Amino acid sequence: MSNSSPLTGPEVAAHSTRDSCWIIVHGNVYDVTDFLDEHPGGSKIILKYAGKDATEAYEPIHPPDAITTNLPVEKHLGPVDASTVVKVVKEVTEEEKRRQALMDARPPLDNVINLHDFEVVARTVLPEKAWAYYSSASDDEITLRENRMAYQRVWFRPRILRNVDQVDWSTSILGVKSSLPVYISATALGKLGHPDGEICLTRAAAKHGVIQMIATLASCSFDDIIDAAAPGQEFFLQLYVNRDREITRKYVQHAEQRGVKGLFITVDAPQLGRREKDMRMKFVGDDAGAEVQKGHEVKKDQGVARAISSFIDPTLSWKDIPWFRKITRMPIILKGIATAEDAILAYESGVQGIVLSNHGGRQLDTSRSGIEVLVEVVSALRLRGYFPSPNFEIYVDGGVRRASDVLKAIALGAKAVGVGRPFLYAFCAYGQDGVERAIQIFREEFEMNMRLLGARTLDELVPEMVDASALTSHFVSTPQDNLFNSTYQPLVTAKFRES
Ligand code: PPY
Repeated sequence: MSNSSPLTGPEVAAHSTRDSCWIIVHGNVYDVTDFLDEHPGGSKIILKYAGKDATEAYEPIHPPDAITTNLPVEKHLGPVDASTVVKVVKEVTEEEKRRQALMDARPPLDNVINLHDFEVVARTVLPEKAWAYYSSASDDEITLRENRMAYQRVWFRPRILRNVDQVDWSTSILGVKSSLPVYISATALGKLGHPDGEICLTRAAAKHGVIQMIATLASCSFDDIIDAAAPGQEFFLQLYVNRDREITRKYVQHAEQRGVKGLFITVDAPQLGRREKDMRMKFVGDDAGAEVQKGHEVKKDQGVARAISSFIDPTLSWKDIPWFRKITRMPIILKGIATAEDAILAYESGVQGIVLSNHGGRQLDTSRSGIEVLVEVVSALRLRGYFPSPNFEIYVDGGVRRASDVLKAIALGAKAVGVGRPFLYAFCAYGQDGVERAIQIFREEFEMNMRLLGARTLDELVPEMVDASALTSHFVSTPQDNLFNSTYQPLVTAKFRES
């Protein structure tokens, strides 16, 4: 409840214990005593700021409205007189100084010439915990690596003499125009790696006509992202379905009302994979993230992701699809299909598309790559007369680092391809400029590869332009050419400046 006159710093400071805990965020006082054990990041971190101004610690890792939406209004105690509040001085740690020096020594952006370069820079400059969370995959990370290798088992069959002066790689995804056959796939907790979080993606996407898929667990709130959009900019939404369907219903309907053009329901994560790199970084609470959909206990020794995943509903089933159809008119896409059997069920359930995905190798380890599943899915759907269809699109994600990967997927029947980590690493390393550079790299690669392939438009990319016969052979043994290998000079990644 708002008081008529502002509270003072000493009044707030008197509530600095577990039994009565007030904090200041953005000039307002909140009574968080009853919320301590509900806080997704644990109570310890809140208690560190009990009776004090927590804004600096709160800001980088919470959406601005997280506190107001999660706390009942009677716990909003009103404004504080800033002149009476003792400033909490956040000390700069040795680790932060080291990271700043590395940021200063980053390769200039024009030295970044492929998407791998962003990963090298991000790995070097990111806080350890962020790198562990972003880069980790489940168990032995075999699927993570397979995602990349699978593309290397698909070979091109280029056509020649086709006058490729003009090439055009623009397309539409769910009827939404896109300058690339690539959308920015959902990745969570962007502020672990960059203070502006996912807004860096939004701004770059706006400038270059690329569609951003907003993650349920983005660090920036859904509304902040939409508010940052340019006029006419289009979005998709990735959805984790909450055990409390009312929360999900409101979230989905709000997204539709704000103009989101497609609902991508994640179906491959009834439980989160064990991502061991992430798990080894004990989640102690001072690096929480996203606006977690509240109300569930947090396991604090399981890495960042597991700590905030308990709201996700493992009972989700095919029977729920009609409910989603009832609550929204947005196209519904199932993200995380891994077999022809489920692709057929998806088509027959009346959804508008599927993403063949293994969640960036972060869920079931040794599940197959999206590109491999694509071949199986397209042939099964074709057999039943379900493919091609104007009302059902197929997307692929996982392991894409080159426009040539994208072109292979399109030749094999995908409408577009999702790219997650490379854009995430691009903004962690260089902010919005990094994402713009990544898009530019894609453009240059599309132009070159389409010319060399003899395809002037994406429609001209036909299955005959690729040889995917080795795709299902997970181990193709070829003799090593030792003499060649010993003289071959490996490509190198972008260099840091001498410090
Ligand atoms: C992932 O990490 O793979 C995600 O999809 C995001 C996420 C983050 C935290 C809990 C559950 C899912």
